[in-house]
Amino acid sequence: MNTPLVSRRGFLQSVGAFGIGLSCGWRGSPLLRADDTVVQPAGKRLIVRTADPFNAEGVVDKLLSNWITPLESFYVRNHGPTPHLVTAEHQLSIEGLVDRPLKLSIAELLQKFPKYQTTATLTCAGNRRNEFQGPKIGGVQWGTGAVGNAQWSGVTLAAVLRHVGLQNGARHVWFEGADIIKDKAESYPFGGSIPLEKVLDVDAALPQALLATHMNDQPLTAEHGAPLRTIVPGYIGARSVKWLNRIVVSDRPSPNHYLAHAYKLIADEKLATIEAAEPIYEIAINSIAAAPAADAAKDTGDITLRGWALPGGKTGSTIKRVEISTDDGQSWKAAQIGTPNQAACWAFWSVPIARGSQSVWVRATDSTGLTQPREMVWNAKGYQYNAWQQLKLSQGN
Ligand SMILES: Nc1nc2c(c(=O)[nH]1)N[C@H]1C(S)=C(S)[C@@H](COP(=O)(O)O)O[C@H]1N2
Ligand SMILES: [Mo]
Repeated sequence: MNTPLVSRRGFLQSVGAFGIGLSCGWRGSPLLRADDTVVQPAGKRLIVRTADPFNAEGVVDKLLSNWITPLESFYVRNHGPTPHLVTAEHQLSIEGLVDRPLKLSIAELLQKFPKYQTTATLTCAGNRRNEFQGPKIGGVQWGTGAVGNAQWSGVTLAAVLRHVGLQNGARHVWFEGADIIKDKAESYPFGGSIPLEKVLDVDAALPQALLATHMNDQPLTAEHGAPLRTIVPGYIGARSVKWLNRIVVSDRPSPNHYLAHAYKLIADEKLATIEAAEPIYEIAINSIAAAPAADAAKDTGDITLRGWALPGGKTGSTIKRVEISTDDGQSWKAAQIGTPNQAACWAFWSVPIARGSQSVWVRATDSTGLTQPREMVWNAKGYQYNAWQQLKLSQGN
């Protein structure tokens, strides 16, 4: 596991870089290429959506085979080139409205603060973008696989902030990554912020905002943010900043593009519209089903349909029920949850359906009462698609 990536301005290329064999993952031996703009992560089995920057999603069947997503199936969402940072040289700076600004190495961070591990599902706000009806939306054309569940370990952000001391007026915590995104006119690091309230919501039973160094008990790989990233359970993936090198405590939200402009639900892309809209923080409740295996037709009796359901991002929210309908939403049947069902994590479900069903709808409801809409209101950036999913079943099922 975790074979080191080629960290020199490299030449190791996978066929994925050329967009070949998209739906069957990466096959074949690495190719040599003079151009060094993309260094593919080793061992990934993903559907590549864009090679540069690298954006790739998990395959639904694979995702449903483990409640904890193995690294090889875990999606990657990059806005710029993947930095290849040296752990021993990395520094995290903590500044702003704090009593004692601090610079810490990774070793110091892990020595100074208690270790903390939590399980949380990460999902991109753009997951399911390709299901939007209406005007074509730009951006990565995600299917349903920009989601994964991992065990994250490191230290809690709350412990670090308590250590540096919060000053009056502190309301938001800004994060900045080491990747530089080149826009038309300017270059800036990826960043964002979360409300301090979220960080200090420290009921021990609930997953907390984390400065993570490990994913599934392995050091973070380069593409997932090595050597340090934030993990904000319940919030959209964009708030979990990779390659973290700077934290600023402030009285206001971050001015970084990815908080102040991107990741908002907007009807059009006029500057006034963008500026008036609130940043997205919490994950939308969602659920999807996998198509039954092709050979399900050979079995007798019912077919088992299965999928995942993800609660909305409100603190402590869990999946309350998952239902399926084979009569276009007139009647619903409850599915069984077959995995842990805990805050900030997806739950896997299954339900028998009659052979011969033509189409099935899936919807979930969480413990805060949030449920999925039948239809999704279009938004200009294609975020948070969470309408009931319709699966057309092939003949023979
Ligand atoms: N520094 C940095 N952090 C980042 C991003 C990025 O491009 N740069 N992408 C964000 C987005 S939009 C998502 S959905 C998650 C994806 O995390 P993953 O690639 O580990 O799955 O990382 C977030 N953190
Ligand atoms: Mo994302």
